[in-house]
Amino acid sequence: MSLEIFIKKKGEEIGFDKVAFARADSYLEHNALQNWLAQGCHGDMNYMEKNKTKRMNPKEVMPEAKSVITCALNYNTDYPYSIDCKNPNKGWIARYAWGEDYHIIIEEMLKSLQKAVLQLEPGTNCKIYVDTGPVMERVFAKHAGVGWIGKNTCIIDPKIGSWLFLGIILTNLELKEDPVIPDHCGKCTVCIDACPTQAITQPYKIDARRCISYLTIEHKGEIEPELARKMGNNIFGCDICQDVCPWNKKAPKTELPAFQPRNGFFNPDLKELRQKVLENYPQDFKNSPLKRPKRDGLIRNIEIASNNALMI
Ligand code: B12
Ligand code: SF4
Ligand code: SF4
Repeated sequence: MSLEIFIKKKGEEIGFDKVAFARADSYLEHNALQNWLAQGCHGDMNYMEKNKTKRMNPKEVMPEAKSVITCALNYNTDYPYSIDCKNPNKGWIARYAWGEDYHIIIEEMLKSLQKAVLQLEPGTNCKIYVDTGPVMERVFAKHAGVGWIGKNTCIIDPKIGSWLFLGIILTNLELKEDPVIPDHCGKCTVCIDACPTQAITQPYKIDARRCISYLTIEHKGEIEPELARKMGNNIFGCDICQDVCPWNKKAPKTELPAFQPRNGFFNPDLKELRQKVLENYPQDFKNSPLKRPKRDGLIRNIEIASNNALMI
């Protein structure tokens, strides 16, 4: 069995939906970061600027790196889309955040894969990332053929859709790269038209400062009234540009217990959630992505959604 097949089989046994390989190179898409940062599209995500040159070149992260093992995990559970849940008195938490924090789940899975690789090839160098360091995971996912980068900037697999988490292992192993999947967006602009804040300023480009996901999760402090109004009932993250994507219409569902909604996290009543945050934060939010904006950020978001509900 070739090393490539061994790693793919192991990855699938561990539970990944897709495992594919790219060369550990600097690709054309890496350059998009330069302009994006220069235009301030990262808002106050200073970490995006800090290791800019590393982010754009995996050899700066790991000089001996030859390949990137790119892993994808489906998090789509059998629950409706936000565009079909329009009660303004109920908040929308993004699909990815209903269950356990994916960083924890995927890091463990990547560690198991790394262990299997090391058993077969002792002395191999590996570095694991799942949104935890200066690497652009989607660029490798594209070049490993996990999917294409859609106009909404998400990686889309033609069979699974875009409800995918990504994790990578940089390694000094020489692995044959997988073929790239061509862009299937064609003339479609559904995601661009559906974005309530016009955050997709042009195909394949998001100005995070306008993106509800950024505003509700990463941005600290006040949210501009014009954008706050457009947030609707979104209180943590945003799924709209993926909900409307035709490639997600028949997206398969995962049975993984870790990603099933915790009690009270699927389309919660705004008043009840506010109470829960005030009374049970942080204990009820342990290992949940919802911890990121902290108590004050969650309350700010719930208040914005409550005000938006009053205006309807
Ligand atoms: C910063 C960040 C954000 C920011 C900025 C988003 C953004 N589009 O950059 C905010 C907070 C808004 C965000 C939101 C979300 N995020 Co986020 N985020 C990241 C992070 C940390 C870095 C992304 C990055 O490098 N951005 C910089 C810009 C320059 O890159 P980009 O938008 O990806 O741009 C690419 C394209 O524009 C392309 N490109 C440029 N020009 C052209 C031209 C053509 C023709 C083509 C084809 C492509 C192309 O190249 C660029 C480089 O990849 C990654 C993890 C990581 N370390 O990679 C996760 C990550 C991208 N996020 C992820 C997720 C799940 C989300 C959300 C779905 C969460 C939610 N529901 O709220 C949303 C989705 C919003 C969206 N439509 O992208 C997943 C994406 C999985 C996937 N299937 O793609 C990642 C990979 C995390 C993970 N490990 O799973 N995120
Ligand atoms: S996540 Fe929401 S706000 Fe951000 S680009 Fe997509 S639709 Fe627009
Ligand atoms: S909605 Fe259309 S344009 Fe947007 S990512 Fe999906 S297929 Fe591409």
